[in-house]
Amino acid sequence: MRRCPAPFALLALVLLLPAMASGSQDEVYGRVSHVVDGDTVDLVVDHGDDRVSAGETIRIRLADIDCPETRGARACPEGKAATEYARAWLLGQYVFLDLDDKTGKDPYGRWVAVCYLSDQGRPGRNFNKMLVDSDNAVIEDFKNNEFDPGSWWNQEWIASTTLRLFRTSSTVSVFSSALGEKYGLYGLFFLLSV
Ligand SMILES: [Ca+2]
Ligand SMILES: [Ca+2]
Repeated sequence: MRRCPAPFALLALVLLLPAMASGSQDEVYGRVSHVVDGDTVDLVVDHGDDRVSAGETIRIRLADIDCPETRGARACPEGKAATEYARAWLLGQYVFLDLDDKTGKDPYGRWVAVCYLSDQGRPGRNFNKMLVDSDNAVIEDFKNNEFDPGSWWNQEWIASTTLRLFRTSSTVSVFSSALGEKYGLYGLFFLLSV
């Protein structure tokens, strides 16, 4: 059976995996202007799709998670800690949002969304997941939105694997160029048949 040459297989994976991991993480980009509590923030829109307007302030309810309460009969110190965690990471920061495409806003008029920290101008860490990983929230998977929190941990694996493959692919590419320069086409044929 004919084998797919290793560099081409790597290249195919490098091209495929980001598409699997990305989803729609950049539907809205803006600055967090106020942290209400651990799972609710206000964001001033910089730009986004046609559901929002530049300069508009929208209230966001982070999707499929629940932080301890800060008000009312169920208020507790953990609620305050979750608020402080969100404030430390988000207040004044530019972030990306994946707005819910299924229902959009909750009954309180808040956009349901997954929030991604900005990593060099691109969507980076999933903040909803960070709240869970840091024990500041628990998963509460509402079925009336587009999100599946069970996939967040897979997405992280895919993203890190993509990065590793990209680095490996770059190394192979540099190696093949060097080999090609030194040994000409024979070197390249040898590498592609590995
Ligand atoms: Ca969306
Ligand atoms: Ca859900």
